[in-house]
Amino acid sequence: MNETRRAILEAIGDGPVSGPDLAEDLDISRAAVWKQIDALREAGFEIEGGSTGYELTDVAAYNAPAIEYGLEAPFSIEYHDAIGSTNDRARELATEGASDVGVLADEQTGSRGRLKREWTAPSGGVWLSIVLRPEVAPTRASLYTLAAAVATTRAAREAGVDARIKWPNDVVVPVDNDGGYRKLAGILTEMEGETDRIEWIIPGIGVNVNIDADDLPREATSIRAEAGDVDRRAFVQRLLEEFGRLRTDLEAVVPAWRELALTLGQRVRVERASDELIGEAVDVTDSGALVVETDDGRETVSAGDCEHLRPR
Ligand code: BT5
Repeated sequence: MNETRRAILEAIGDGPVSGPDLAEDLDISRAAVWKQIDALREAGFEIEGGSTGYELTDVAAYNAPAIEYGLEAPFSIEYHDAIGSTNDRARELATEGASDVGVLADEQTGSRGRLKREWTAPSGGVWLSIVLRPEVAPTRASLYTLAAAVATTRAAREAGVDARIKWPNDVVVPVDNDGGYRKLAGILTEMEGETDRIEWIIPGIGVNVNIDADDLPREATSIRAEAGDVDRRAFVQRLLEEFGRLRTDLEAVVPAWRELALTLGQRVRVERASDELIGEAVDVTDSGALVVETDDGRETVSAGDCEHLRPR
């Protein structure tokens, strides 16, 4: 959002301000004030123009200016009504040198899960890919995925959903006491770098928000199905604010993850590239790897697919 628009919103967010006062405070013409107010209304800001001046009364829109307004995290937003994949667009931006941008879409027509699996992303979800250029070693890269899972889980819990994390990065809602669940959100993190340096990293977060469960795969759920519709603008802001805090405090990520984990204490089957492990998930390491107590002793798995098994 341009600086003049941001300044106008800040001024009229606290009560009515007259056109002439705005013009004087911002050092622009009255016609320019009028033009900017018009553009803001066009973007979905509800601005009343009474005898005492202009006043912002509501932000009902779901688009870049609306999400950036009042966002307490240093990210800019690029919004699309529809796009192939927000991760693909974020990769383009990353290649051009962008940083701290969230690419957001209402609907994706070619979105991806991990390992080229399909991801269903109809209108009403939160499909968000965040371009980051952190100055940390690649060995810590997985902390950004875990941070995205924690931020998403916290935002969903605030929306009234009993969201938990399934290792490594699924946000799920338990359906019984035996580790059964439905998937609410998934995360696909892509990165580029060298052995000792991250060039860019993109956590791509997909959350089923205001979507009917019937429009999702069978094992999936949505915030609508669990707790009713939410204001997606507020949801994205909460998610980005939580994520923004965690990425500057990476030490806090794993403890926060452990607290929200559904997987710890479960009997699991973890499929790795070459084999599979069965045992009890007992912990995660400081880099987010899962520690499994198997019949043959403890094993640590840094990547793989994890399935919760019924207790023996
Ligand atoms: C994931 O993969 O869970 C990562 C999903 C990441 C999606 C985001 S949306 C924004 C960004 N842009 C993209 O193009 N992608 C990212 P994985 O763990 O591989 O899980 C994929 C599996 O989840 C599929 O094989 C289905 O079984 C299931 N699935 C597909 N769509 C789903 C949905 N909307 N909700 C729940 N489960 C789904």
